Amino acid sequence: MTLAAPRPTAAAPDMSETRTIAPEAIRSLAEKGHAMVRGLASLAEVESFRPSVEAAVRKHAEGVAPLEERKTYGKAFLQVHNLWRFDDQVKALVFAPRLAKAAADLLGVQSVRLYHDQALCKEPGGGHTPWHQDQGYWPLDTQDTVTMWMPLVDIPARVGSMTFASGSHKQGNLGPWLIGDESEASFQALVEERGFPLETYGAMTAGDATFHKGWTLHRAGSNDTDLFRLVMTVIWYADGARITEPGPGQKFDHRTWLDSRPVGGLAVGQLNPRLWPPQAKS
Ligand SMILES: O=C(O)CCC(=O)C(=O)O
Repeated sequence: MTLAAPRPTAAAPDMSETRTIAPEAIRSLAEKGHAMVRGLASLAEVESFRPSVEAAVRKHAEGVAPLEERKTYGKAFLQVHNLWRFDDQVKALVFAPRLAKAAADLLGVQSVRLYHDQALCKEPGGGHTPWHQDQGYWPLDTQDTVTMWMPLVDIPARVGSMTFASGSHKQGNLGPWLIGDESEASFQALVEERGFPLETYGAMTAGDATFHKGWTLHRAGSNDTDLFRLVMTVIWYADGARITEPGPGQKFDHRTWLDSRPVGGLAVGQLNPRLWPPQAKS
């Protein structure tokens, strides 16, 4: 694959300065299940951590079959998880008080913890991302969950940001389908049947961010351009959430992101630091 060549990484940016989140964005997340925050990271900040994310995606791609041999999920994106554990540059982004406070403010909670981060790169010729609900994977007892989706490159409308089924989060778990052909067909039928309005934010500039709630139905279109649609995502949940009995599609998450901690206990493991308010450094 050809992503931009590796460059020497700059010093990790200081993203402790917080932003005021517009009341319309807070309302939009609550009412529609999604919101846009333009310019949450500056271009200089994005450029400081983009080489690390690109390098992780490039390394991951070495072990992945050619696009045409993959199934629908594999064609949607190259996916690398929890980059913060291996790269201080990315950690500065994922742990940034600015982002975690934005998540807390949007959710209307005092305090949030990290669930996990992931880089999602839709390659040139990459397929659509099927309809799905993120929270179907998460054995957590709270509805106060949110995913940030931040492109690290400018995305033209032709590639697009995600499409959201507005209001779908209010109906909770809409079906058992994990991301794939069945989720695309079944959720598409459900979207039509229930008449959820579909909304997308179209083109995005690197450093803009959309936020969507854990139960918001969403999808993304395919990529028929030469662009590597490189996106960084971070998922947070309200502090105080407890671990629920993992269902069949949640065992990987329980093991991997929640460290197999006890069902019924607080989700407060080593991989789930409280990111807002920031914890005092020891
Ligand atoms: O990047 C994509 O195509 C889909 C991302 C997504 O579904 C998510 O971040 O929840």
